[in-house]
Amino acid sequence: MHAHSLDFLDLAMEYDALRFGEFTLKSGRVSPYFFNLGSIASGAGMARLADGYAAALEHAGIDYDSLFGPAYKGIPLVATLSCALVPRGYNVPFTYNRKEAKDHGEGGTLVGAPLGKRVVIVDDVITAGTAVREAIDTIRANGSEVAGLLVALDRQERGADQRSPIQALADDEGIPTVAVATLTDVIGYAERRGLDADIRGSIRAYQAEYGVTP
Ligand code: OMP
Repeated sequence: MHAHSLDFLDLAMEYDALRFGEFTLKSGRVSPYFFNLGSIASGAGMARLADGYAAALEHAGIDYDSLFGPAYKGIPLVATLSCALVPRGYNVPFTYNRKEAKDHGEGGTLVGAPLGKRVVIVDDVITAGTAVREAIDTIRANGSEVAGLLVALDRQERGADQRSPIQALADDEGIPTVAVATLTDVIGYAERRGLDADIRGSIRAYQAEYGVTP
């Protein structure tokens, strides 16, 4: 496990952003664990979260020139990530969107810098890939290329076919995904930090039912 993955999971536990229990996902699946990145809502927590994204992005070595944060959760993520990239030597423009178009003032749905040529999408969690699909369409509709997808957590679940949405994006469209942590990391983390055996068992059972081979 990468150091940035371990740090991120420690942070998620500290802020109660990683929870165990019974959660109905957007996809309708009932999961024994849930990540709510919205719980990391203080300056110190957000700085650590943004640094985790920055470390993962830098480590991936993707060729990109701008960042896009889809509304709503992607907005603070893209803004703080761009700040966290500065001490690493990168000054990257960022853009985000509104859910509804505005017909006065600056107008439109995009806010911030104009989209670059090669854009990295920054989002919270990917499960079935529905949220990400919308962001890809937005970028392409504006004439830019999707250079990659950066998320805090890849749940490594099967999407519409036997593949995860991330595998489908890579195979079908050549879009790489970078995750600060994956379900495999969550399972490794649960062992390493000695989390309750029932929790570990239920996550493994969930992975056996809905997971993909990474
Ligand atoms: P997909 O659109 O199916 O990929 O689901 C991703 C979205 O589900 C995220 O943007 C979240 O809004 C939400 N989600 C979480 O935040 N954390 C989880 O652990 C799981 C989900 C989810 O519903 O799948």
